[in-house]
Amino acid sequence: MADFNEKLIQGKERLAKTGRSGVPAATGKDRLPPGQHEVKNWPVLDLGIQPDIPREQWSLTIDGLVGNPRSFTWNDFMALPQAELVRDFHCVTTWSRYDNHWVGVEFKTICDIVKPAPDATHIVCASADGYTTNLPLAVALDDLLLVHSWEGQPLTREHGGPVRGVVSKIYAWKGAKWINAITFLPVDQPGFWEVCGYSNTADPWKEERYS
Ligand SMILES: Nc1nc2c(c(=O)[nH]1)N[C@H]1C(S)=C(S)[C@@H](COP(=O)(O)O)O[C@H]1N2
Ligand SMILES: [Mo]
Repeated sequence: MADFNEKLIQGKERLAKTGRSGVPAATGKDRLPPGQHEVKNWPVLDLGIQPDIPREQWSLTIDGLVGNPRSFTWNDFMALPQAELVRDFHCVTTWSRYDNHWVGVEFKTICDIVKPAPDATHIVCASADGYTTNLPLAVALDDLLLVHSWEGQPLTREHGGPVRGVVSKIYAWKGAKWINAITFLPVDQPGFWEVCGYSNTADPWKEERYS
């Protein structure tokens, strides 16, 4: 029994040190981008509208420069391969929230299905509240996850449920809440905040807050 407990503790310590990925989590200042502070809660930011979208009415339309344009219903979306990822979240208003447990579909999974045309270089994500945000295709392939669950619970309406985008390597405004469309483009087309003076590239490690 003592031996068993010892093994359990060792396992837990290993997990605490490495996280799920097996890669040691950065700690302290290495983990916190400049000018940010850590929060334990999860603040809500929006444009004053929180669309109420029942799952059975939600859909995600993929259009623009793709070989196989598609619209996914909730059931279609849930039938796709699901990823469970633990990621930090950095808001440009200076708060960061560590170790968010997301469940959803990786953008690259969507790409495999819709088959981007060779001249597609950027995407624009659009939302039910009229919000848009743009990303280079390469960044989206690396970092964009379309999530429906947070900390083991369905994503709430205030946080963009039923499905939203999340990114972890760039500021969180690049993750569209209440996402309903992704358009593939041959050019970069700045979104809502990018037009309103936020940085186009949004790298928190370089403090790319404003343009
Ligand atoms: N549709 C939509 N998505 C959005 C926004 C928004 O106003 N509308 N705000 C963005 C900003 S500025 C941030 S910081 C995050 C906030 O997500 P949260 O409210 O879940 O913390 O969502 C981003 N995605
Ligand atoms: Mo934000």
